[in-house]
Amino acid sequence: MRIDIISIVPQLLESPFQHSILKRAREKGLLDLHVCDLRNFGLGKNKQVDDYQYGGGAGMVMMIEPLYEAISSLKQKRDYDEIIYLTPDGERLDQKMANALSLKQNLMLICGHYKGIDERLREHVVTREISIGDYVLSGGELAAAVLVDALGRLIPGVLNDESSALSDSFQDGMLAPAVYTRPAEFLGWKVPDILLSGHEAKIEDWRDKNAISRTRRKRPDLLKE
Ligand code: 6GU
Repeated sequence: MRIDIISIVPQLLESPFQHSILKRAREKGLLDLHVCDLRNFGLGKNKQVDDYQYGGGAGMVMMIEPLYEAISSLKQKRDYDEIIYLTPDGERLDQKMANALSLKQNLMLICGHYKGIDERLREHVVTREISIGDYVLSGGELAAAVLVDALGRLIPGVLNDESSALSDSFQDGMLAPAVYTRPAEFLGWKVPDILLSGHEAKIEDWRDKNAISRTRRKRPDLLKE
């Protein structure tokens, strides 16, 4: 999968993809990530990318021309499955959406700033609008990083143990069960006996029940769905 991210703060997108699973995904050639600095498409000698909003009011708006030029230059080189605008008023990201997007070939992500981007881009160019939750971030970069992380780890071949993504929380509409590692007892706090029993069927059963009870306790809304 190739992902192009258009941003006015490319520095914000450096570290998140240079470690751990995403680093390995890139090294394996499964995730090809590129950050496009919108400033390169800015207007005039100041490389302007934002302007006052028509109708007045506080806050700048990201201009249509630099973004249109940046998007067009990328579109000339390949076809994009989706041109995604990260915005708090978009469709809320969830595991189902991440699963679907992880199967795409080429994605373009647009990070907004200030009051957002000129509405005409949303009407005519953007194909999808995604939010990562009901709160406002100061820019779309951290949201883009969250999205790339959520779907990058789902790209076939990225996780060593393929089954481990399947047992994640939310993958079956439920939270994942509790996990433990050595020692079997610490300060008198014990690991459930069943997990030490070696009895696979019983362990499976314990995990199912644990997942259901913790979902009921922490996220009853998931069970209603
Ligand atoms: Cl995608 N962008 C911004 N700026 N804030 C957000 C968001 C996105 N998702 C939740 N809050």
